Amino acid sequence: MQRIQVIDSHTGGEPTRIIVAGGPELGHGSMEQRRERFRQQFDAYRRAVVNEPRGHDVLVGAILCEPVDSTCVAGIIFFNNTGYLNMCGHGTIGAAVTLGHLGRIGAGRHRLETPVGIVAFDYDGQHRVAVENVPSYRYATRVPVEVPGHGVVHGDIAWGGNWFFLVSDHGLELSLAQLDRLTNFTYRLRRELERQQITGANGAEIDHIELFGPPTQPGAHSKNFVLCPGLAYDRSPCGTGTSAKVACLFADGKLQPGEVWLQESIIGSVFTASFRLEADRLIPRIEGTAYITGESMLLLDSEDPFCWGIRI
Ligand code: PYC
Repeated sequence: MQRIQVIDSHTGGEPTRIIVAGGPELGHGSMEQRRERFRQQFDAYRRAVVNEPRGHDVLVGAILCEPVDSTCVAGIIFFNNTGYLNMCGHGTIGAAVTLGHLGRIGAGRHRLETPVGIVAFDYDGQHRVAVENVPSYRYATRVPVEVPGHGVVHGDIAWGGNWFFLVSDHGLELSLAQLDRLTNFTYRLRRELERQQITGANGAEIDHIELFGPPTQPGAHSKNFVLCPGLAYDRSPCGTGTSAKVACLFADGKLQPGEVWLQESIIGSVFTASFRLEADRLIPRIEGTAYITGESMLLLDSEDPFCWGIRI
C-alpha cells in the first residue's frame, strides 16, 4: 500500500489538489526537466491522484518539489486529467494558501518555481493571494477560423503561461445554462486549430480556448468561459487566461499599466487583474482567494484494478 498526502483547495470554485508528501521522486534539475521525468516515468501517479475513482475531470493537481533557486519557497508542477500544464494561476493561488495552511509560509511576498519560469506572489496570511505571473504577450491578432456548423470566428493567440485562443465574436450566451453548448463549441474550435495547424510560438499547441461576453457581477469588466486541456471548463476566471487577456487589452491600447481589469468566471467568481511593464515585458498580476477543502491521505493498493486511475 502506498500513501500520498494531499491538500485540496478551491480558487474561485476551481479545485486544486496538491501532493505534499509521498509523491514520485522526480530527482534534480529544472522544473521543466522534472515535469518531463514525471511525464515519462511516473505518469501513473498523475492519473492516480486526479482521475476517477479518487479524483475527477475538473481537478487540477500539483506536486511540490525542492526548488533549484533557493529564493523560491518551492518548485511546483501542475497537471490535470489529460496531462501537464505549463503554469496555473488558480493553482498558484491554491498553492500559496496550502503552503500557508501547512505553516511553511506566512504573510508576505514569496516566489515559486514553475516549468515556465519563476512567479512571485503576495499572500495576506489568510485566503487572498496576488500572483505576479510569467511575462505574457499577444502573439497573433484576430485569426479567422471556420468552425463547422457554426461559421467563422476570430481569435487572438496569446501566452499567459499557457497558450490561449481568445474569442469574443462567438455569438453564444455565457451562462451555466449553456454549458453543454459552450463545451461543445470550444472543443470543436480547438480541434479546428489543431487541424488547421494554428499554433502558438514555435508550433506550440493552443490547448486553452477562452470565450468572452458581458459581465453579470457588479463592477466586473467581462465574463469568460475557459475550456481547459481535456473537456473540463475552468470554474475560476483562469489565472493564465486572464494574463493572456490583459496582454491583449494592452496590445489593443484598452488597458494601461496599473489599471484594474475585473474578470468574472462562468460561475461568477472574480479575479482582479492588472499588469506592469518591466523593460519590454508585460508582467500580469492576478489576485483572488482560495480556501482549503480537505486534507487527505490517498491510498494506492496494488490489488485495486483501478489503483492508477481510470484511463481516459
Ligand atoms: O488558472 O491558469 C489557471 C488555470 C489553467 C487551467 C485551469 N486553471
